Amino acid sequence: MALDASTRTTVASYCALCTSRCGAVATVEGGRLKALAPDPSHPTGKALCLKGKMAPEMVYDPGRLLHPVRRTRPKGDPDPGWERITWDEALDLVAARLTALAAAHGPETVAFNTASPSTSALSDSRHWVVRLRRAFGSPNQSTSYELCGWGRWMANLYSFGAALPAGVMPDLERAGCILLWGYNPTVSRIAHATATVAAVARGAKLIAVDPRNAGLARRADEWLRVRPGTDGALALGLSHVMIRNGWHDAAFLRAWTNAPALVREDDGRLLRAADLGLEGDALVGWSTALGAPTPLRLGEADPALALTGRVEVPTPDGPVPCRPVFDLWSEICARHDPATVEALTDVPADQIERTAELIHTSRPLAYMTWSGLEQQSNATQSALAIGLLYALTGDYDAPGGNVELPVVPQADVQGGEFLSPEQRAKTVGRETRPLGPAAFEEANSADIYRAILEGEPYRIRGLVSFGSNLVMAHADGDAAVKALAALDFHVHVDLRLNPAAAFADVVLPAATPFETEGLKVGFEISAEANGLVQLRRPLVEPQGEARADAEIVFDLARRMGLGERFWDGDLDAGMRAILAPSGIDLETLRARPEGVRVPLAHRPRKYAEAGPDGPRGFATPSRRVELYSQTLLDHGHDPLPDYQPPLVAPRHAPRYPLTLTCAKDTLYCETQNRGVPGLRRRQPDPPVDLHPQAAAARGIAEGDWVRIRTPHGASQARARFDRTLAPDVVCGQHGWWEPCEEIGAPGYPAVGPGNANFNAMIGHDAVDPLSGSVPLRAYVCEVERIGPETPPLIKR
Ligand SMILES: Nc1nc2c(c(=O)[nH]1)N[C@H]1C(S)=C(S)[C@@H](COP(=O)(O)OP(=O)(O)OC[C@H]3O[C@@H](n4cnc5c(=O)[nH]c(N)nc54)[C@H](O)[C@@H]3O)O[C@H]1N2
Ligand SMILES: Nc1nc2c(c(=O)[nH]1)N[C@H]1C(S)=C(S)[C@@H](COP(=O)(O)OP(=O)(O)OC[C@H]3O[C@@H](n4cnc5c(=O)[nH]c(N)nc54)[C@H](O)[C@@H]3O)O[C@H]1N2
Ligand code: SF4
Ligand SMILES: [Mo]
Repeated sequence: MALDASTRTTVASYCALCTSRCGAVATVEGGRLKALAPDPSHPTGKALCLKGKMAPEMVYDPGRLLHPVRRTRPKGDPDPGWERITWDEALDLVAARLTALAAAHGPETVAFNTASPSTSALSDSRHWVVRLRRAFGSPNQSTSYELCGWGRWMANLYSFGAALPAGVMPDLERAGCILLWGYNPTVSRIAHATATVAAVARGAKLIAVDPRNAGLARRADEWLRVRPGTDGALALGLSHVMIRNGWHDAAFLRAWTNAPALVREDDGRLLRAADLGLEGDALVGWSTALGAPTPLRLGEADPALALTGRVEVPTPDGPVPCRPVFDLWSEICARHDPATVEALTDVPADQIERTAELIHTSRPLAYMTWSGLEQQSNATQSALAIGLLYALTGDYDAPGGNVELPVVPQADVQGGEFLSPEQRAKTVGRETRPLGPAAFEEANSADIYRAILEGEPYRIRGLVSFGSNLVMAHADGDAAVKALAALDFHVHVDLRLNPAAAFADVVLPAATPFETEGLKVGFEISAEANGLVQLRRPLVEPQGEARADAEIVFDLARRMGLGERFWDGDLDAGMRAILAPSGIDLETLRARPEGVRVPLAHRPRKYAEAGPDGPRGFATPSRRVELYSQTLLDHGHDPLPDYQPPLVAPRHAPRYPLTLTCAKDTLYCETQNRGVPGLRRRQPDPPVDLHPQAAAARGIAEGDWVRIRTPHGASQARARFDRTLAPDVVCGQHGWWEPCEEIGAPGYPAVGPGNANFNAMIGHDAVDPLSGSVPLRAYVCEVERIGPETPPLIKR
């Protein structure tokens, strides 16, 4: 696009700042970005949030890093002594240092991380960073999966063989009932919020499970004010009411899940045909018609298959007592009757009954979960328990349920072929949590710190960061600081010098998405949206010497001798490779900034379609939804998700009587944007929400500065009253470090005295045993008054 300095143009675009990727129209005048406005013709363009509207302030932000810099003083020195260097110097230095580390110690000793694509424009380039990592030979990637992706993407891979609910999205357009569980799209994904509002307007029912009455919870037919961290019990309670009333889809359960499969009481394993002396490893059910065991056949919903009861199964080794999976699961649910669950979760028993009935009567059910459930010491169990509740509805991939959306075919360019299985197996954390994120090449931050500081299981010496903020977005900032300071070499690519970049050897300036091209194949929220392929055009020239992350990856690859795996540094060739299966060419997309629409329609219940060997089924070992997971059992975990209370709770720590959780802010993405005047003006201070009763008991007035203390640390914030919270629940906000000098708003140290870093108060000591998920959403604290005046703070 020609950037004519004198004219005013509007360009079809989209905002890439967060997971919503809102369709937008940009106004450019005299080569400057003037405005971003919603584009109602775009499937995600009904509205923009304030961050999107502040795009020009972000592009022309004086706090941006505009040139490559190298440190000249030791790590940990308050002044890194940044020295400006050229791109050639910077990239050659980075390439040389990384290559040397790989040669001397092995490529696994260099970890890669990126900002989450849900909270940044890394969605444009994360696949290229992953390709670079694999071409380089490292199995260690950190994308905050233990805090953000585990519950939505990975936990249900063990039961459904699919990334439910994030990859098997709620079909909001056709849902009869929408369940938002620990998810507040009004703040976090505007396109989902507008679609939910439209669904409610056409009559869909809405249920919200959230400790706060925030966002769409205010419009919900049922708002369940759950005690933080007790969601798993609530899921079991709702399941119990559904099972007790016969509101479950028994045909789906018999045909497509392992509900009818018999479990041996002697060893807890699933009974197999071979146990009966028959051939094969088919699961076995009990036929009440035959009064005998019978191998299960996928897709057959024989009503005679027992779902309940206990049977003595004759085998060549003698009778084996067995029970169907459904019976075992029902028993766990029955232990979680509404009265018991009320005591655990604070959700009234009659509301649990009502909500289960609402789910049943207003099906199909579409659900979405996110942060509220991810950041928990029982994250796996909660995610699985909600998945199992969902299985009861039989709405998986049904119109109006959670659907595997049709996609425009595209090539996977993440370079899986470059990494050998032996190298993959070296992801740190795999030795302690073999089923956790490390099984998917994602290294938890705590495992990276351990590898850096203790050399366990081997020493990590290098770090390549495209965005991200390990010091503040993850728990235990002190550990992050120690680990980052101990690295041999660290390169960080960012828009600004954030508290993690402060420890880097080299920092490279990234361009904003408004200055770069971005290819998006599918906008995810519906079949129609998924059919849109758009190449976001650069709206203006990058400020200073900033460059697109993707260009940096390609350039670096070439300099590290990996050019062959990167189309000799030709990014266009890489994008063409992605697009090849779609039949859409890059030139067409460049000429049509509004994108190309491929008509797509959802094919329901694809699991029932014929495959080479009977029905396709699910991508699990048994091709059934594995309510009972032999894989989890084999690794010493509960095969069915029983409820475990949060590992850190006030009853463990009497000096900390309040339960601490947190939530994101509509104005800010994670640890970003506090330097944007148009945003900071609206929320200048780090807030903490508490019930007026809790405040009164501590002599705290609204607007007072308070100190929040936990067994792990302390942090400061400004009291805000929220009457919708339980009186003993406190909700903070992470991400406060950056000053906004234009409006005189201060910055805060990332760690130590005077910090406003929520995550400095959370430890890595009590985490989810399966995934390592950290309880940022269910911890304990006490809050004490500092006073009305802003405490002494430091300036940048
Ligand atoms: N404006 C904005 N948008 C964003 C982001 C951002 O930082 N700012 N970040 C992006 C990213 S990376 C992500 S992961 C998504 C996340 O998007 P969301 O998951 O919607 O994020 P939150 O608002 O933090 O959390 C959702 C809700 O969980 C509730 N909650 C807290 N504790 C619990 C609990 O124990 N149980 C239950 N059931 N609920 C609980 C909170 O009160 C909150 O309303 O948003 C993306 N979009
Ligand atoms: N207490 C608490 N902690 C949380 C959460 C929470 O809800 N509560 N949420 C967690 C979640 S869900 C997530 S995903 C993580 C997120 O953690 P991170 O992914 O580390 O996100 P940020 O902290 O926002 O750091 C993003 C950094 O990337 C830079 N950046 C932004 N855009 C770009 C870009 O296009 N290119 C480059 N190179 N850099 C860019 C920003 O300037 C910023 O410095 O935080 C987690 N931490
Ligand atoms: S919700 Fe806001 S920040 Fe996210 S893509 Fe839309 S306009 Fe951009
Ligand atoms: Mo996230």
